[in-house]
Amino acid sequence: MKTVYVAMSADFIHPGHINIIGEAKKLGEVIVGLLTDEAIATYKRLPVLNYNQRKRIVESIVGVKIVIPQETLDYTPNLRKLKPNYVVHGTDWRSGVQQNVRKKVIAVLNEWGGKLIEPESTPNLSTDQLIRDSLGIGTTPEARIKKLRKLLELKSIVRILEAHNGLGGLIIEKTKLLENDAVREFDGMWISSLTDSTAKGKPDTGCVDVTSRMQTINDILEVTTKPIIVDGDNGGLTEHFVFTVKTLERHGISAIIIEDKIGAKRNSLFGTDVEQTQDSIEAFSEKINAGKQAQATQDFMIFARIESLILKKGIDDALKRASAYIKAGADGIMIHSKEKEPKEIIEFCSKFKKMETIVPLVVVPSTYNQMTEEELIDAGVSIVIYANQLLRSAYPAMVKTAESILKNHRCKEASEHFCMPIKDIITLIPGGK
Ligand code: SPV
Ligand code: MG
Repeated sequence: MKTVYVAMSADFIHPGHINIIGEAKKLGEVIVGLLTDEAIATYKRLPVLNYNQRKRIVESIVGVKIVIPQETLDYTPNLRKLKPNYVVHGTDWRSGVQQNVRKKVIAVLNEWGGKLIEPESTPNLSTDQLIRDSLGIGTTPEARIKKLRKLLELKSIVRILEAHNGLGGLIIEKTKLLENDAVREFDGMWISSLTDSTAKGKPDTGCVDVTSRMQTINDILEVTTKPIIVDGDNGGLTEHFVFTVKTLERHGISAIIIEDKIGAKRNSLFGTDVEQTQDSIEAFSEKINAGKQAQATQDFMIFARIESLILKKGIDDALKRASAYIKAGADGIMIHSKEKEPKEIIEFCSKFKKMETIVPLVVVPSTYNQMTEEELIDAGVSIVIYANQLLRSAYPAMVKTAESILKNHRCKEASEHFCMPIKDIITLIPGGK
């Protein structure tokens, strides 16, 4: 009996899968290489169903002999192990994201004279299209809130970018880049107090209240499906914080990060240039604990943000606080630094790794921005937040346009040099016609 290898994610089973398995069955015994959750999350997107759920479905398809895990998008390790006579895949991978994976499959099969068989793909049916359609439908608070925990479980680093309006949210939702056969995209959004207030023309001093922040959040929620982390400043009074937790949770926000400071709110990146006071370990622990007691689900997370490095209190103080905040119930720790060099962050991370209880570690590399995600992973970081880049890039572009109109007494030059075409802007958001 010949052996036939078919790889799939099988997250959205459709008749196309059944056709491929039907064709494979005609050639011999069908082995399905089912992409693991980690593989789907790393190379594609967050899977909707987990591996065991998908395995049960695929195993029950007529013609499937056995289902084994495929741990990368690359078929090579499984193919070399199994040396199948055939690999079967629809023609749709001849172009687009998977064309290099396909080339590699052909080359590896050649090593033992195996053959690639490509039945015509079922027209108008692809998982990607099904996912795009479901994006149009949107998501529910319950489904969205869980996504951050799932990402933390499956990805070596969760990549978050700041959004301060619906358009920014859409950019984060949709921007994708193909690199080494994998799709790179952002995993979720950060609702920064700095950019939310700056976009409203106000300083980052807490003068934009929770109600106004919720309006921004709602605009973003309406047009996106990815998980959201909210910058909660210091959470306010403990008796108010519990209401903020409930409000965010009800809206499907996955996490809030609160910082251990008290008194007049000043942005951390001012460091010691302005007066900033750190909260006591006891009072801040109590706030974390009250927040954890207030949430209605197991899904919502409260991250404690430690300002010891910002306030020049040293790494030992930061570690002592991390340990206390974790004991108080913090689901994660954010360590902040405004140094240009990552030395203190790296030292904190290496000592944090050795702590008794480990929770996800979050960093915001706005100043030590030379650090790559790979280096952050090595340091033990679980979430990287790019906290302000969309606003910081939009602002100079807008100023340039305004100056060009003043300079030229007309908008022709600005239109030609700095603006997207009118046709593109009116159709930028589908559904406007
Ligand atoms: C924000 O984005 O509002 C933050 C991060 O809190 S920072 O501005 O670096 O303090
Ligand atoms: Mg902030």
